[in-house]
Amino acid sequence: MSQSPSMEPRPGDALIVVDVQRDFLPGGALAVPRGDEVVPVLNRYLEIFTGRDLPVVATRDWHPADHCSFRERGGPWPPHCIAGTPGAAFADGLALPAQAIIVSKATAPDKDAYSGFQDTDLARRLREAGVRRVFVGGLATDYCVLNTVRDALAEGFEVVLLEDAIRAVEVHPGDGERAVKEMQDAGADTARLDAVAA
Ligand code: VGL
Ligand code: ZN
Repeated sequence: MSQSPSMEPRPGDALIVVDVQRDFLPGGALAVPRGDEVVPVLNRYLEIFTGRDLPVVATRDWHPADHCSFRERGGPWPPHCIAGTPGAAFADGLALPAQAIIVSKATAPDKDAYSGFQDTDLARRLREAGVRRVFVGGLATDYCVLNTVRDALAEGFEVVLLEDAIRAVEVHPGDGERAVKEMQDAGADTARLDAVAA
């Protein structure tokens, strides 16, 4: 077994928890297979970042009831994460700190947004907090994690993809693996708890 190099978070780093919402967990309106498994792992990452006083961001899909991504409007998805409903709430047991920066996205009826950076002030808020590198985990690997990582890189942030804290929708089998490869090819590093907690 090769030893993973240390990826200990340091000043200039932030954690981004992508869309860990009830509707994306088993039993939810747009369930990601085994999506619930990211919660305890993300809680460990949350402990590490908050223990070091590093910024934590939680993005959330926050759609109006008539959102264009919903099937009734010709979109690909069942209605999910409707703003203010129980399904849009963060997953039970996700231990977000009180100071977490909450970023709501895809809030306009006629536009979808898979990235936490799209039409939000996330990049500005990270820069204002002195962030240069973001550690990203959450749901789903092949949609909102992928697009958030792409945009983070395009905005000039370094990215560490938390491989043990992501799960994929897999509309097409292999989508998750392809998304991870694409993020790595675009310049993201990958890490697991053993390296980050080291
Ligand atoms: C997402 C599908 C539709 C996600 C959001 O958070 O990955 N996927 N809306
Ligand atoms: Zn959505």
